[in-house]
Amino acid sequence: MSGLMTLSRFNLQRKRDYEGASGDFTLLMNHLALAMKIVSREVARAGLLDVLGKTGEENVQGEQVTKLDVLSNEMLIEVLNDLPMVAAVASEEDEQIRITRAGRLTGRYLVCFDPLDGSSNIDVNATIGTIFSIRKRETVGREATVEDFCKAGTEQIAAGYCVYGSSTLFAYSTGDGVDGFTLDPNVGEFVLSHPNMRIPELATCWSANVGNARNWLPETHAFVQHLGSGEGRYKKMSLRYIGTLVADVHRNIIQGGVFFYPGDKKSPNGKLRLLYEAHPLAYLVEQAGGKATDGVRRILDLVPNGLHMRTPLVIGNGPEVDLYAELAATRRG
Ligand code: P6P
Repeated sequence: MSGLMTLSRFNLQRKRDYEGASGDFTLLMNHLALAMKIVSREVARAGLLDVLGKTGEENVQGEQVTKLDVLSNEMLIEVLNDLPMVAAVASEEDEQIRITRAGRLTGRYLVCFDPLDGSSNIDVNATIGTIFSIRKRETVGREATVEDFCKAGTEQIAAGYCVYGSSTLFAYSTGDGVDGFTLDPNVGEFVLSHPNMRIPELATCWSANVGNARNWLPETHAFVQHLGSGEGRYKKMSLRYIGTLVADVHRNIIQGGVFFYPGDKKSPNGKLRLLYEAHPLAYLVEQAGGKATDGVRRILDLVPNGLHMRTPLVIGNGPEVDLYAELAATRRG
């Protein structure tokens, strides 16, 4: 057991690193990990139970809601509801924020999450995931408001994700690099498997829904031309697209790559949401040595105008993200 660096022991060690830390954050992270272990169990057995398929309802995004979406959302909210340090949560699945039971007045933390990203992949057994972001609110003694959540991504104090794939991997950062933990189902613990995750120097793939190419802007077409040129950095480039944002981004952190879901002629603001998708993943990719832009500005500098604001997203190796931004600037003139 002594060699087993579990998430809990890792968090405890980190708390020790921050003299005088209250332990609140460690408790919050451990509860988030608990919720993801439960989601992982439900995802693994969804095919056996009646949790596949749609509930027939639509979420705030106007997307068909699958039962696992609902279950994951309720699971995360239930776990966070009883934590005195959490004041409120914002979820991709809910139009409004939810004020928590235990921390509604005195809680310092605000948690945003996409409970089950990639839900369109549930029925085909492709990798899906959970994305979360943690902020600290400036004032306590009152209930949190939407405005408390709508701050720049640079104000996040932590972010992470859990991918439910061939194994379940939990990765997070508190601003001191990214560490990955793989769930050992026999022990029921996340065990340190990817210490200090760093995006490789070279991108090996690009990830985009080429089905949207007819709507792409000139800079996106020019970008793909560069990536496919076979020259310089692009001697060996493949196209890899899972269709689950967090899975595509995770692969690109491990293998090197750039993901883009840009603004186009049909959807100028793209499809992905800023607060609980782009902000946390941009935080993590920057911590792993990469970059993230909306094509004009650094994602972490963007301030949401609402919980569900969409943003164009280009994220991964720094040189490729910079190249996209240069091409976009050239087109704007
Ligand atoms: P498209 C999943 O529904 C999601 O929100 C992201 O996880 C993913 O990157 C994107 O949509 C895929 O969208 O239009 O390619 O199916």
